[in-house]
Amino acid sequence: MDRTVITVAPTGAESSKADVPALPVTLAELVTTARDCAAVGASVVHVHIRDDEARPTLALGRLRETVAALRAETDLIVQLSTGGAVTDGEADRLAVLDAEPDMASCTMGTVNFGRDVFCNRWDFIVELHTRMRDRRIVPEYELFDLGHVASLHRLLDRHGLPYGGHVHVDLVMGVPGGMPGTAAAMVAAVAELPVGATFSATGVGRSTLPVALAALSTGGHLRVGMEDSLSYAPGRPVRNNTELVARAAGLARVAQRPPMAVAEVRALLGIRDDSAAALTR
Ligand code: KMH
Ligand code: ZN
Repeated sequence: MDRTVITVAPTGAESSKADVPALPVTLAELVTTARDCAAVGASVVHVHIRDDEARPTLALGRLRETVAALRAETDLIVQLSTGGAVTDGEADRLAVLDAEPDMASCTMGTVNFGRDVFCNRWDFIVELHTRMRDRRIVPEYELFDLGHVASLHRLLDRHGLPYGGHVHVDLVMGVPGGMPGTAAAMVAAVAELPVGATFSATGVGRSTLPVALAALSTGGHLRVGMEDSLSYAPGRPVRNNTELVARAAGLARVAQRPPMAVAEVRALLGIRDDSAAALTR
């Protein structure tokens, strides 16, 4: 693996605009952010959207409009979150797929999430996985804990490979309640991944840099963004998503694994051709 896939997760569902004014919450802010992040090395955008009051929403019309705008204004691979906020119900989370993104997240189990619980029942996971394959959407399996790796094996053994035939996961590390954001935890998780799977890693909060460095040294890819980190350094808040992507791209270059071009990422992950073709329409 001589290049690095950089995913930006610019918004998330947990931070409020009032607390974090730099958070992109409108469609215009999201598109500008995506364009700026693409310019410094991002190839995938992991998207949570907000309503007119900047609250997390899974409104389908707004999701469709977001996918269309990101496709029109950037060449990024558009990955919608099916995780949403911890308060979102299963029906709304499944309906995210009706917005026809290139990719969508698929979390591989329930996890404590700070004082909340991020609930992902087995039957719900199977439904997400199956619907994504039917709709030719490439999943990114989100693993918050080591047990989620075992669930991924069970899913693939019982229900087959995802659309595109390639398995890509994101290790979400350092969530209070999930696996810690340490090199030791990463090595343990990576050792158990399915043969041929690729992985990116995200270190929440203070684990951002240790996780990024460990991912680069174990052949992994990077996810960064204000969904996961609001602090650039001790006492220095993140100014915008672009600086997080630029720093990740810099680390990748130092590791002699510079950012991978979007076309190459599309081929690696098995993204359907017609979504790329839609860019040129
Ligand atoms: N907001 C978290 C509860 C995902 O995007 O799929 C879930 C999350 C995972 O962010
Ligand atoms: Zn997310």
